[in-house]
Parts: sequence; C-alpha cells; structure tokens
Amino acid sequence: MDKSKLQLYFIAGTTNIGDRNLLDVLQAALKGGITTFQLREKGEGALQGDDLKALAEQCKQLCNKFKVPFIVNDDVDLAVEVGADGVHIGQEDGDIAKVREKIGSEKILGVSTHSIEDAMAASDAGANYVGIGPLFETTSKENAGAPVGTELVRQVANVLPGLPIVGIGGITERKAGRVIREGASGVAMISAIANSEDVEQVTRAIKGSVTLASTGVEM
Ligand code: 3NM
Repeated sequence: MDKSKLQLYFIAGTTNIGDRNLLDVLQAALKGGITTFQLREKGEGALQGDDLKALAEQCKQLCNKFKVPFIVNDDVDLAVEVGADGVHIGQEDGDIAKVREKIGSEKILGVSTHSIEDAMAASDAGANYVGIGPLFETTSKENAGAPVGTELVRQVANVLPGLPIVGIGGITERKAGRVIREGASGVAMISAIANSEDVEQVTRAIKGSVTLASTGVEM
C-alpha cells in the first residue's frame, strides 16, 4: 500500500467526541490534513445496525471527497457492505488470513499488534500495515495493556523492513515525531485530535510535526 496514506491516521467513533457531531469533527480533521480515517464505534452508547451503517456511509462519502482512505474497525461485514477502503482488526477479531480472503486482495487490511511475533504473524497472513501499541499510556481503549514503548516500533521496523507501521496509544503532537523517527510510517490518534477544541488547527499542527519528522528534520 501507499505508506504515505498512513502518516496521520485519525480514529474516532461517536463515543469519542462528547456532544459534537462525528461528521463535523471528521470534516475538520480532513481539512486539517489527516491521511486515513478509521471509524471505531465502541463503548457505551455506540451506534449499531442501520444507524451504524448510515454513519459509515456518510463517513465514507466525506473521506472520498478528500481522497482519504476510509477504514472500518473490527466489523468486516460492515466494511464490505459499505464498500470501505479497508478494515482494521485486533488480535481478538479472528483469523487474519480469513479476513483477507473475505475482503479480497485490493482492500487495505490493518492489524493491531503488541509484539514482534504479532507483527510477523500479521505480515505473513496478508496485513498491509500493522498498528503497534499502546506506545504510551492511553485512556481511549479499555484493556489496552501496559505501554509497549517506542522501541518496539524500531524492532519491528528492523525485522520487517517492508511492513508499514503505525504507532498508536497516547500519541500527542509532541510525541509524534519520536514515533516516526523510530521507523513508523505514521501515527494513529484518537484523543489528541478528537478531544481538541479546534480540530482543524490541531490536526494541521500535528501534521506539520509528522511531515517534518518524516523528512528527517529534527524538531
Ligand atoms: N488501540 P489515543 S491504543 C484504539 O494499543 C487503540 O492497539 C491501541 O487512542 C493499541 O490516541 C488505542 O487517545 C487508543 O491514545 C488510541
């Protein structure tokens, strides 16, 4: 896949944005320069069924307008149904190779990993990229486990140089550059973007840090 699409990977669902509208937040983040969006509808009050499908379709349309890939978290059937650009699954979400079979070879498949072994298995089973985390403390994911540290990004990048990596978990604008310099193609974030008051401006600032780090410029 085109690694540059992973540079600033925004993840959100309706439970991450307080009383704001997800489409408004997404539009601001798209204007600010996110390069991928993942719909992750989880937790108390999460939408389901037709409501979730309608939201996914609207997110997809908005992402299409900005030529940004639209990824669905966990729900492979929903991803296929709405024609998402890809799906992202965790270690608990079933057989990676089976998911690849189901979505076909053209769709993006991302897998959450927490060790070198996880990353190798995901790569072998046909993942286009792996998420590695949590790199830092996070409150956005239940049972995220202890931080694995940014060293794991470097280790996986060394062992699997062809596998695009996205760092995740507790990443802020200040920490984003370090994650990129360890060898990640991009950073994935919920709260740093979703909880910000001015989503567009904050996104633009984070994008600036990531772009600078990607080009090897020290901040
Ligand atoms: N997955 P924030 S950490 C969705 O470690 C998710 O696989 C993680 O949110 C993993 O940017 C995480 O607010 C939460 O920390 C990321």
